Amino acid sequence: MRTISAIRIATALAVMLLRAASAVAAQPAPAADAEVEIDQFAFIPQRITVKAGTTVTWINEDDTPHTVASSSKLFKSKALDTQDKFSFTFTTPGTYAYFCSLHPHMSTHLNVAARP
Ligand SMILES: [Cu+2]
Repeated sequence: MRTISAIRIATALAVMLLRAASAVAAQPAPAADAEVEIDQFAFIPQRITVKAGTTVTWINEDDTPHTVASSSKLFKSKALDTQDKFSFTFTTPGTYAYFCSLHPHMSTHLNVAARP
């Protein structure tokens, strides 16, 4: 009888450990944040692909004000002066076209990939 209860306790402990391990594994790793510079009237890098959940931060490195405006009006920054930043967190996979509303020829897009 003593052996059977020891096995039961060992089994219960193993189940608890497995549950704890799977709870940790179920936590998605935080997506690395991404940065896009605005320089010489261009977004650099021109194209990026990030994972869903990523916060993208644009930094204006130009002497000229620029904005970051989504073509679908999902987001729009104020006019960014030199060294000003604007951030947006992309939660849904897809292609997001954006441009500078002050210089509309500054247009590009970024891709948001599903998380594995
Ligand atoms: Cu601009």
